[in-house]
Amino acid sequence: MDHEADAYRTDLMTITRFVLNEQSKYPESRGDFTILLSNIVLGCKFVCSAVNKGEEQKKLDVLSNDVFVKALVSSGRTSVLVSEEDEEATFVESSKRGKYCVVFDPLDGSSNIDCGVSIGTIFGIYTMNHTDEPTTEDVLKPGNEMVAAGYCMYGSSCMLVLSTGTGVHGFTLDPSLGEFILTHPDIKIPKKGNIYSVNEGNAQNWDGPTTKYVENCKFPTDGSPAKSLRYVGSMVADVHRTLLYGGIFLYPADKKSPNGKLRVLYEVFPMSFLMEQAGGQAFTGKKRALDLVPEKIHERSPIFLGSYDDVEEIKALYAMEEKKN
Ligand code: AFP
Repeated sequence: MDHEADAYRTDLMTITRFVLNEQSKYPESRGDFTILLSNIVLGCKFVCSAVNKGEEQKKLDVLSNDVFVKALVSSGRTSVLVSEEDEEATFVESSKRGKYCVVFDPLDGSSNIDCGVSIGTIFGIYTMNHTDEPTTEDVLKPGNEMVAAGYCMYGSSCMLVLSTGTGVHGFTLDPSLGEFILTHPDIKIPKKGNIYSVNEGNAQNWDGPTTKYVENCKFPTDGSPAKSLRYVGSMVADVHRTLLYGGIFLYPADKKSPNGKLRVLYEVFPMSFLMEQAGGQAFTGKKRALDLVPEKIHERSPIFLGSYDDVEEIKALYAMEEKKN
């Protein structure tokens, strides 16, 4: 009998236990983050169950947002919330305020719901650094100031991937226990991958460096094998595969959408934070993605993220283009 494997299976590291362990490294920590996270986890469990019941898209979008907003407000640990579903930021009433601000997309990739493709929730967390009245300035901060980020993927299994700045860890929902259990500790993205992931239907409108990069993926000139193309069209699923298998995910700018499609605060930043924590990179075509300073809560940015070496290649192409101009 494999006693070591058995010991691992019986010593269940739930997400709450994991975060409590991490927080105990900070003597000043009073458990606020653990409480906040347990409310995010509650929202994820709710969405997971609703997705499994086969609720239709429109209903699920609204339901998921309501559940997350209510769970976050009632945690008593938040002051500002930005949701993809709400045009304006939510400012929590003073009696329920806390030191965190949460930016999130409650149900990303929701156009995939009705055909059963994996979808997800994405979130990023900032801390308030003052006790005055909260404003949108409290979330219009670069991604490198996030204290945590993660996503939950609702697919063949329900998996929550989280980073609090000390690596990336994956937890799988055990439906019989109703708990997320650590199944993928310290995820590292391969240094180089053999998959690229992009909506090639937009190719006629791409700029030079993106066009050249994708051409190199298909017709490499350095003797390396051509890369495979995989594109779900659901960011959580595409980024999750990229994180585990390596490669690159691109949502570039194009002539029709000069800022790309994906939103800085609750798509680009959390995924870039996770990629860097896993040893990969995230680039906008101009700079490190986490160094962007958003001016609007629903701002968009082009994004190239994934394996370190693959992102290096696209960075080199944009650097060459800049030299030409
Ligand atoms: P939906 O939420 O409308 O399905 O959009 C999903 C998404 O924001 C992101 O999850 C995908 O990576 C991206 O859009 C796909 O966009 P395209 O359909 O333009 O490729």
